[in-house]
Amino acid sequence: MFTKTLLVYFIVYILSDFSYGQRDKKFFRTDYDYIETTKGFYKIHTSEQTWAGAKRVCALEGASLFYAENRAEANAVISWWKTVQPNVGWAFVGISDIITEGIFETIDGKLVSEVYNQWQRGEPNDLHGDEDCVHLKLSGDLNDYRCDGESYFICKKSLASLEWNDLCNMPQLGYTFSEDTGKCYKLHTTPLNWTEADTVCRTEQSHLAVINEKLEADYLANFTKSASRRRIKGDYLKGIFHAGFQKKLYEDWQTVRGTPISSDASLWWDNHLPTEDQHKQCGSMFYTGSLNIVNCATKSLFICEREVDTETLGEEEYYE
Ligand SMILES: [Ca+2]
Ligand SMILES: [Ca+2]
Repeated sequence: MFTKTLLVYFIVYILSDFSYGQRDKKFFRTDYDYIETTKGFYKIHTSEQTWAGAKRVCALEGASLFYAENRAEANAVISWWKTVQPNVGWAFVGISDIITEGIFETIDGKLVSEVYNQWQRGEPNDLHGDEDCVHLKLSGDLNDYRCDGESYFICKKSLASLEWNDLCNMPQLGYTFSEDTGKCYKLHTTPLNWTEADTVCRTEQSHLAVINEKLEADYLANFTKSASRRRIKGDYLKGIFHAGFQKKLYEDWQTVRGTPISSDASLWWDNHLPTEDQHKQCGSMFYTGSLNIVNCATKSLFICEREVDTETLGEEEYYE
C-alpha cells in the first residue's frame, strides 16, 4: 500500500531543477507538479479568485481549471494535494451549471456524468438559487458554490497537450524570439491597465518589456507594427503599449526588474527623461519605440518580455 501511494504521486521536478521542458522531460513550469499516473501537471493556487477569475488565471498560465476525468485521477490529485497543501480544504474546479441551471458541465463541455462526479451528500443544492460553480473538497466530494465567492483553485495541464517554444525555452507558443536582442516577446492585444498588464506578464512567467537600449526599442517598434494592422477596437488609449517601468511612491523611476531606467535621453519621447508627475507613474512605449509615461489606470495594449534561460539550453544550440 505504501509503495502504491508513492507511485501515485510521482512528483518529478522540484523548484531547484527547472526549465528543461519538453514532453519527454515531463516539465511544464516550475510551479506545477507532475503526477506520473495521470500524466498531468497540477498546481494549487492559494490566492483566492472567483470561479471566472480562477479559469482565467489557469488559462494565462497555459493550463486550464482542473476537473478529474475519473476516480483514479481524483484519488491521485487528492493524495498529492494532501502532501503539498493539506490545509486547503476545498478548491474551485472546472465544472459549473452556469449555462443551464441543474446541468453541470466541465469547462470543455462534457456532462458531469462523463467525468468524476462524487457529490457530497445533499449536493448540488443550488443554495439560495445562487450556486453554479463547483468545489472539490479534500474529502473527495464535490459541492456547488457561489461563482462570485472567492476560493483557492487547481489548474491542470495534461502531458499530451504540452507544447514547447524551443527558442524561448517556455511552454507559451505566443512568444517570439528576437535574434536582435536574444529575448522573447509577446504582444498582448486585449487592453488592460498597467497593473493588470504587469500581472498578466508575470502569470506567463515573464515581465512587462524593459526597454533600455536603442536596439531593443527599434526591434519592438517593428514588432508592434502587427498590432496597428489589426485595428483593435475598444475603449483604450491607442498608440502606446505598456512597458516595464514605473515610479513607486518615494522611489525613483525604475524597471520592473528593480534596475534603474535608461538615462539615454534619445530613448525617450521628446528627448527628455520622465519627470515628477503624480498622474503619470507608469511606463509605456509608442509605436515608434520611444518611451513615455502615462497614468497607470490607462488601458492599452502591452508587451511582455522573457529572458531566455540560456543555462538550460545546450551550448551548441545557443551559440550557433
Ligand atoms: Ca446552480
Ligand atoms: Ca452547494
